[in-house]
Amino acid sequence: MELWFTERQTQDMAITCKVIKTHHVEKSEFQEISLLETKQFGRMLVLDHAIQTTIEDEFIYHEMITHVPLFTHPDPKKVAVIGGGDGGAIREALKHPGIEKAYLVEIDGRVVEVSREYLPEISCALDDERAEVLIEDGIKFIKEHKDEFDVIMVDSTDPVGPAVGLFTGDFYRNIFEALKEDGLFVAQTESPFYNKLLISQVFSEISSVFPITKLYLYSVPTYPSGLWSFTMGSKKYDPLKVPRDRIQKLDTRYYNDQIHYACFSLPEFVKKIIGQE
Ligand code: AG3
Repeated sequence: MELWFTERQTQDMAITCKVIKTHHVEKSEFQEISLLETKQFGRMLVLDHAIQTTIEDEFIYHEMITHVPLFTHPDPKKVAVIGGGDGGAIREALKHPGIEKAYLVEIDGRVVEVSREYLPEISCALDDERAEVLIEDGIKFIKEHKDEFDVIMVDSTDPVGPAVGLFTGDFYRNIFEALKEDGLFVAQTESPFYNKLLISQVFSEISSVFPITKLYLYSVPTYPSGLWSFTMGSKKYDPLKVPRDRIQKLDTRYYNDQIHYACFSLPEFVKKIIGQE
């Protein structure tokens, strides 16, 4: 018998993958967590029926959420990932030799445990001595820290359920306070194809708090529409003014010095969403 998993990406569009095995399904305090073995993408983490990451394509998102901001900052030492319980962003961040401390602040401890068990390739750096895993609400964590971080990366789920508060002006203002005077942050901001209103609202909220706001793009085959975005808010450093020789070669499969600048070149329809046509 064949088994297929379907994520309904919109009311009218779905992605379906052949499943070889269901490794794990549970309802945690916050959401439904599933870990599937898919034929095309390998092991896949699904939260509340939304695909979060897969063994085959996780490198794209995790490299882009980390290396773009971490090379934009000239000397990042102390960083925090909000969400991101699979550990992929921490693994990438720790490839930067200057990082002294990387916090993972995940609200759902079960996501971390399931990822440690079934996604060791992604969660492997959580035991690094520079990493510290905190199981707590990222909104609260950010509120309680002031003038502390060089870079913050918001690795959230879609803006529904536990993640809603991670897409608000209040949260961005608290992030501004939690960053040092030359700090910067990035947040995952969904698909410019399906989430135009969200992207435009988030971009204008972040622009009202940070002097430099930039959107960048990359493609993830398992996410809705395949075209996905991050939005960066920065107090001082412009990612397009990074000297090319700062971008050291790391062990990456998507990110490189050309992508660093190119990902900020936006198609006309995306410029229009953020009011820059
Ligand atoms: N978090 C963002 C995934 C959003 C995908 N949305 C969807 N499938 N509807 C990724 C977490 C990776 N660390």
